[in-house]
Amino acid sequence: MINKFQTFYRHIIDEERKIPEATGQLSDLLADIALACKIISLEVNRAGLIDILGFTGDENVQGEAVKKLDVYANDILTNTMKSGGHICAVCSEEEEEFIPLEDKYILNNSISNKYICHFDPLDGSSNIEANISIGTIFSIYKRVSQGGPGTLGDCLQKGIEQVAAGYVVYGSSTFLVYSAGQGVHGFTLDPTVGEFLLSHENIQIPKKSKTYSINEGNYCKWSKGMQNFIDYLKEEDKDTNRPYSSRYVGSLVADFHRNLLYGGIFIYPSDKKNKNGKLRLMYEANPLAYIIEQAGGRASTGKERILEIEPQTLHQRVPLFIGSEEDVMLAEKFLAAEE
Ligand code: AHM
Ligand code: MG
Repeated sequence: MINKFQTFYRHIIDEERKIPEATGQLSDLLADIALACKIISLEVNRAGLIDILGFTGDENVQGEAVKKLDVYANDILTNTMKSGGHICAVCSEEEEEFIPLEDKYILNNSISNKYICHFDPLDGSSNIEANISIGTIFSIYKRVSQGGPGTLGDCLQKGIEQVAAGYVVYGSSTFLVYSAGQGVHGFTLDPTVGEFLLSHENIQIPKKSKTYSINEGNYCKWSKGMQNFIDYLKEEDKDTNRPYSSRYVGSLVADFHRNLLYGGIFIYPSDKKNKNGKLRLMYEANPLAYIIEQAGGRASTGKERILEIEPQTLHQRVPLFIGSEEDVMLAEKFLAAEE
């Protein structure tokens, strides 16, 4: 039970004050993202009322149909960050290339645009029409180049270099989760005052769970080790708390969020058709891996730690095993046994 009334901005400022060399820019950048997400939340809530649903007719770089709300969310996030002046490049799941940005002003004798932001503006967007939770995922890195607009090298850093990451779920309430390396904290949007208020401080995921989340319709395409793992979770055995329950919304942010709070393992593995699974390293896997590790969980490809993957391209895909530590380790054991 939280007994202090704290807004998101107050919380991030307090956290940044603990770091002597901090300039406050990361707090401002996070506040820009929160503002953009509040605007997206409003639009998501009104999606059934205004003529915004449906396809634009375009395809995104992944070859998937783009919905109007995705475009809207993408534009709001990009424009908010452009005007904030703290980043030298934005990388969006909806854009083929990264967008380099000029320095806007000099702050304390140093450049202001020292961060990079990657985001998936509206994850799970195929669920919009069905009123199922969708979300925004974001990830922040420090630039490695020395000034001017950001470069591809700035954008392609390992997940372990993230300085902050988070997501917003647009669900029964709008909920923001973030970490800047000092634990994972959750804020619920109070729509009457328009503020994200601290509701979940220092979230820790249970070490072992009773829930798995996977698109089991793909069973016939999985490797033997993967099939054996899911078969194992479904067997009855009181001592190991089996069978597990299955929970799959088909909206990564929603599935991840439930598992973060209650415990669980989310899996999008490689299969016969998709050698690297479906999810994107930079926009989905890395930010959620950062959060889960901060919350005491684990994230891997089934073989290696997500955060240590050297990215090759902005849109590369990666198999994802993420959630309660012991469950992810067990999955890794099953995959190792098939080799
Ligand atoms: P999106 O970013 O285009 O919305 O796609 C990612 C989504 C995830 O939210 C979800 O976990 C996954 O795709 C569901 O895929 P599938 O329908 O194959 O189970
Ligand atoms: Mg997505």
